[in-house]
Amino acid sequence: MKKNKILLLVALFVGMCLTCEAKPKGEAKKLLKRLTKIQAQGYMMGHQDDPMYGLKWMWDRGRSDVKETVGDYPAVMGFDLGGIEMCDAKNLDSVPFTRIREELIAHYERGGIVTLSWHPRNPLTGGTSWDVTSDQVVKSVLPGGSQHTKFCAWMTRVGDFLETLKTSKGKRIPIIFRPWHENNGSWFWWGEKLCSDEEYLALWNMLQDELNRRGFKNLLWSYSPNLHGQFNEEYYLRRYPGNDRVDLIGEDAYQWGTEADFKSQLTKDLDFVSQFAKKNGKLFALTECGMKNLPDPTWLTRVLKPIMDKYEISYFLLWRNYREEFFAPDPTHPAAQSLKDMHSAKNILFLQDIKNIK
Ligand code: BMA
Repeated sequence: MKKNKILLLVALFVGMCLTCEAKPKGEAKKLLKRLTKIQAQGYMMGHQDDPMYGLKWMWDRGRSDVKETVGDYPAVMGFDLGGIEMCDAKNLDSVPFTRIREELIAHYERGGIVTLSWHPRNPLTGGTSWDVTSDQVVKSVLPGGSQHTKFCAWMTRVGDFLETLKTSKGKRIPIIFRPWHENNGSWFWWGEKLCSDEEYLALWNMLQDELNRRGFKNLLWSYSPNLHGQFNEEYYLRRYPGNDRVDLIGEDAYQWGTEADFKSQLTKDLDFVSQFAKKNGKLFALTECGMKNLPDPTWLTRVLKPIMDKYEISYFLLWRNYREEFFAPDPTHPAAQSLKDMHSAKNILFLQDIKNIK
């Protein structure tokens, strides 16, 4: 009897720990609450590398194509860690990590939301994230694999950089962290055809467990497959890391093909994702999106906005404005008016709309 009681207590304790593990804590918990409050007001506009470069400028401090177009910063800014694993001074898009730190902190301190993605090199071949010449890469970084030790050092470097993302008062900044994205495509070494479901999940867990072990309580984990058009629960769950490991459901969605295909695929996906998110108590966002170079200047308001308006979406993040490949207009681009119209829309939130929602 006594022994049974002890066993029961142990089981209860373990159960409690597991349940605690499932919920974000500290800064991440506060950010999740904040995102939920913001979502009740509408959805946020976001932009990758917004303060780093634009259609006609590079590296000038204080500039932003979005701000110069609509008079306000995006609510969400995204940055990428690709290259931190190699101890590079600049990321894969030539942005110095010191500058990423500076802008990320500045955006948080002005009341904005920040998100980080990671396009690491290929640890087995030495190529880029897009080197898919081997389907053994994920396997090689898992425990027992030939690149495991190297990959542990890579994870340490990610953690070391994350540790430096603090306010002037030394408080860790809450961040939406979005690793191993677009995993249903096969263009990254962690993609669908490049590893098994079990290997993908082991990769996700290994990074998450390592950062949890280091005590990061400021990360909300975003799981972001790519535009698909045919999601169903059975398929989606295969690589879904689990409710205890995912805080935000994301989707990356670009219009590369026809408008009709994009609209139909995105609508089908958001029908699925919005239901899935609701059922599992999660927020969801378009964690990357856009139409390259906006050849149709009305695309943002005519194609993207009406779809997003139908769902309780948290934010959308337009990808970076690099000279030959940009996703947001600047004031001189014909699509400037559509971004202004988004800014005027009551349900689309920019920095000024969210900075006081705490
Ligand atoms: C891709 C492109 C690349 C870039 C990468 C990471 O979508 O924009 O040029 O290197 O994202 O930012």
